Amino acid sequence: PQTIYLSDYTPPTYLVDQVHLTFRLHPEKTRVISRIEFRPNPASQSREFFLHGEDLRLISARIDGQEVSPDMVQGGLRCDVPDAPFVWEAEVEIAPAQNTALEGLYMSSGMYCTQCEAEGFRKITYYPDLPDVMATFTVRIEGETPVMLSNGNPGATRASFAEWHDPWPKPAYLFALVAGDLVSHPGAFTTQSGRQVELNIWVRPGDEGKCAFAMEALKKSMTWDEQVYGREYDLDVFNIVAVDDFNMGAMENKGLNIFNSSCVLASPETSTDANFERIEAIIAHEYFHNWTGNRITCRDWFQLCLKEGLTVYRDAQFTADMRSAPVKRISDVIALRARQFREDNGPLAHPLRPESFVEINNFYTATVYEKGAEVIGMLKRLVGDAAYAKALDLYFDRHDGQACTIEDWLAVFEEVTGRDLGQFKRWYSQAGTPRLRVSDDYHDGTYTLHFEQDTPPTPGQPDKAPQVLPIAVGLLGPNGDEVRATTVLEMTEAKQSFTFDGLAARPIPSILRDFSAPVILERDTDNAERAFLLAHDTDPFNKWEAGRALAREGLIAMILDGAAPDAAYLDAVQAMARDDSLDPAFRALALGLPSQDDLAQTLHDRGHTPDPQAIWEALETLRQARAQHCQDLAVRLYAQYQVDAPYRPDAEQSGARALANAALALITRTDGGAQAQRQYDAATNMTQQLAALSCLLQAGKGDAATAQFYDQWRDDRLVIDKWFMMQIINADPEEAATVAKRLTQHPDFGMKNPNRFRATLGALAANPAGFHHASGAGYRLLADWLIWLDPVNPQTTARMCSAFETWKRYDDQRQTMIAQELDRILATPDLSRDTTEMVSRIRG
Ligand code: DPP
Ligand code: ZN
Repeated sequence: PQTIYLSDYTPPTYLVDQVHLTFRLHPEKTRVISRIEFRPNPASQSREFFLHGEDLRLISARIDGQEVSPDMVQGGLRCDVPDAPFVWEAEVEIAPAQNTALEGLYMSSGMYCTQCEAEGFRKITYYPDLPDVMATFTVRIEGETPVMLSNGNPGATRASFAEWHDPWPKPAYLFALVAGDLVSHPGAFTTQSGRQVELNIWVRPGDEGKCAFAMEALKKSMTWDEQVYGREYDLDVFNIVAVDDFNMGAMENKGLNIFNSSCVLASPETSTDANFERIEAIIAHEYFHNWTGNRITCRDWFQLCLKEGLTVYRDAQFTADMRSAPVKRISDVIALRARQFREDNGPLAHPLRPESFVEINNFYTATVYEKGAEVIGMLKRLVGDAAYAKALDLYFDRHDGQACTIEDWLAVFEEVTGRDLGQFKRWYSQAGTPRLRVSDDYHDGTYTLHFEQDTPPTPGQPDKAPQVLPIAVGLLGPNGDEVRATTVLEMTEAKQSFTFDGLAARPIPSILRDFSAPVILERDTDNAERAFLLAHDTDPFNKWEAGRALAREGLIAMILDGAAPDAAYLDAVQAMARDDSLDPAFRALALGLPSQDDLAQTLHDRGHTPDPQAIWEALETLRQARAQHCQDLAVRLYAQYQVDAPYRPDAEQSGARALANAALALITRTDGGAQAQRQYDAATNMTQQLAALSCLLQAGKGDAATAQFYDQWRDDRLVIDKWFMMQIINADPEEAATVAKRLTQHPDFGMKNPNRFRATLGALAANPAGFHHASGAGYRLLADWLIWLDPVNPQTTARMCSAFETWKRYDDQRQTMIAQELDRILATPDLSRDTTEMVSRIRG
């Protein structure tokens, strides 16, 4: 396969002013008739005319009305064209019902839908399928289905056709079409300048009752973007459609967002509090793309983080405003470490702005999204809120309607602040997670923090230069009072020291407050200091972090030295959990333990070979000890945080349920599951039902509930996904691969639905001790299924290969087994470009 390089970027040779598309829908032979107005791009030297096209049957092509016979070449066609504006017309045939890759136009549960990002439009018709070719689109859909939607505003509509016009120039990746037997949950919104916008959430009949929450989230997002970023919606309608078969979470097509049904449909009976929160965030994310992504898009796919990092940052701000900012921050850092740090410390590490790719779908990564958002957060912290707001105004003002680069983005900050962001830009070009080592000293009232930064080598990048690190620091006095409020130290050198004067005693530092930079902080300290910070730190993130470090160090000692559970941790966590002045959601998070994967990475970083089974056993032992240590408290918390009021998925109720369910997990370890069974039997919402099921499964008492759950929910696909996942995630490591294999033989398992596939094989990878079981059964099962899925859906296959990305951490036997599986996948005939690239990078 061919590698594409950022350095090879050239402007498009021809630009497009207007596109007119007619679709004659048919499951096996849809006709797509295009009329495209091209003109030579003055910014391009070349006059070569190439249109992308894949899996298309060309029926006819014309230039300015004259029939032409283009050269059909790999990935598209070439044609001689005038060195002047001209009209291209083509008719092609495609087969949406055969499209299982879920890119381009395909069918899902009887409806037609599209996914064009990144390069799906070329499977619909011949086109310059590049993000910097922006055009206005008019679409006519001819078919029999009751509802036929495309981007923009509706035009004429009859029983047999619908017309749509999108006045905003856009790249083809934002094109969308949906047609089917759909019903709408309607809504309305008036923008700040008085535009009346019709809102719809379109779903299959029967799902109407699960749209109200997403509709409210949409309205809140629209209001928030006006208030916080001054961004207003710009069309008369905003449509959202729920689709069962979808590779991603959702897609921000202009005026017609398409959502994986799991990211939009919600009801208290079928969705957990976590599902509700995620839906609210994704609705916001896709809506916010209207400005950061659509009105201002990316010049090329290497700039993907320009829209994704910024939009993730914006949706995180939104969630922080709607819910609890500290809880959102802590949850995001947990996810960042679990996904992005893992990626950044393995064979798939890549810069925020990659320099090359084979398949761009493989770069919709935690790095581009989550690290991309962290970098925006650092920039904001460095320049301050006011300058950030000014820079964003300038960005929207200057670049509206353009396809931009990271350079354009940084330039507005440089102009507004007068700063040179040359060194800051390394965040976009250097892969890897910086290690930040800190030591300190104190003499005569002066306290000094000494920092050293160092970023380990990553594939293709042996040497790293120092990066700009905003380090938020506060100081506490020995009595626990804060003696220096948070201040941001700006580190730019490899080694740098900062002093604080006028201190009466040696302070206790609280470093990297609010996780002000995405680095791994290394500091030689002791459990006494960690317990002190857990008790006294005023920064909620660092308070949580201190508890997390206590737990982690105790677990590492258990794993490496066979130590007993750490009494300091047990006392400290109990004191924290019983402190009713703290937010219950925070306490629930603080009762969480480092994941198996976290511990494996920590052990690896410290020069040990992690043993997945030993990690799992240490966690079990600690959980058991903690349950005994906190037995009375757990019973008290469980009773105290029951929610009696009617179900609401808001921060307050979800926090109470999270803490009560954390208490239930403790209780289950001492009562054998009796309380969990009572909660399961009495549950009136999915949060309660699923938490109880999870406790029962972990206690080995889940058989009856598992059978009952299936009978209750067999007709609800999204709930049955949970049923698949729960049994595998909570399986004993000895059993996990067997359980997963058995479930792949269940009549409800199928490869065509990405959600179901992830709920089964993804769940196996999310049970590390099970997946890495010494028998190798987990590796074999996953590799088998990836090989089977690849011809059906390369994109989802390639994503799931990352289950193997940590393989070099493990012992020789495991490495040998994994290498065999990776080689077996690579040797598969006709392996997709997506999977070939991923497995080759992982194999190294
Ligand atoms: N659907 C993906 C997202 O919104 C890609 N744009 O992030
Ligand atoms: Zn996005």
